Amino acid sequence: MNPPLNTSALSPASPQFINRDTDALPGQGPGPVQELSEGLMAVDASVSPKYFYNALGSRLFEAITGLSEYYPTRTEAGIFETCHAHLARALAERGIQRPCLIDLGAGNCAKAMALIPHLQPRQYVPVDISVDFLKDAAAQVQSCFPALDIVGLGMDFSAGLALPAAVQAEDRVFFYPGSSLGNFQPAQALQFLQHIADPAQGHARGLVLGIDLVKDKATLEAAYDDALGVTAAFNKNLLLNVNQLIQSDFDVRQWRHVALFDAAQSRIEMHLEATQALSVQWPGHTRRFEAGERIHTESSYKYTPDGMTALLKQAGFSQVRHWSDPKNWFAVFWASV
Ligand code: AVI
Repeated sequence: MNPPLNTSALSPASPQFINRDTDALPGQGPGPVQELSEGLMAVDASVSPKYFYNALGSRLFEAITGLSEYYPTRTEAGIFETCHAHLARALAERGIQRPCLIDLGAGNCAKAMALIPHLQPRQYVPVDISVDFLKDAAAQVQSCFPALDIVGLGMDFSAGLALPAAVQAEDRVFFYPGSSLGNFQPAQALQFLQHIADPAQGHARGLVLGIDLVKDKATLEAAYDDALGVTAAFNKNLLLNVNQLIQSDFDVRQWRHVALFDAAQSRIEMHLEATQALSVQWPGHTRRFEAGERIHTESSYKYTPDGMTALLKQAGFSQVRHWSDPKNWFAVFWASV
């Protein structure tokens, strides 16, 4: 008779998962209720773009990345295909052999999956605010790389980058693709980069960063207002997420998606515009919006290669290199500490 099959030897280990709910963590800023209420009650109402990413928002964003108008994802992937080997060599030159790859805003982890065979990390740490989405994605990475040590982290890293002890302190390489840094105001972006570059804080050896570059207004605006209306749905879904978080009564049918490039500030702005006069209520608050009044939901800053190199140096990185695509639409940076 055959011995019983050892199924545990065939199935990959499950990734470790740590959920760091930032709500009311001391020293990490206000929780969602306070933050959202303050933003919505302001004269120029705003909601942080991090509230796009509930489970549906993460799926809508994934759909955006496949749209013909949304060039950043495929352009960045093309750059990585040609610069993987250069990147691996740049790490090796700094004596980094088996890094701990910390994937900020990992989402579906697709970008890291393409990078892992080239960088051969000892540990992979996907970090995202969208916990359930990340759990599934981390499990998929594990099934592709069964021997890889994976520590998934559910946390809002925009509030701070204190990482738990389960994250290897040695040879940390932060991976921040997709131009998500562009969703910070430049001063905040600098602060965030300083935090990563400060050896006492992030224990980083370097940063792999994807950044969208300045280009013509028509290409930029089409990328943020696609013909199918997926970006509009992504923007409006933020109101559904807010409804759930603060028990507000936003009706998405009363709002319209707006995306505009502000060349002076070098940023795409996304707004939700009230199509009629209306009131929104949530416990302890009522906010009236006139027809045409807007909620600013996202800024997506576009940089020049020189501008980003200067920002990385100002943040404290010692060496900065970058690779781009033939149209110079997007750039991947390697910045070492
Ligand atoms: C995640 N982030 C870099 C995207 C961007 O392009 O700013 C979010 C996005 N907003 C609309 N479309 C995509």
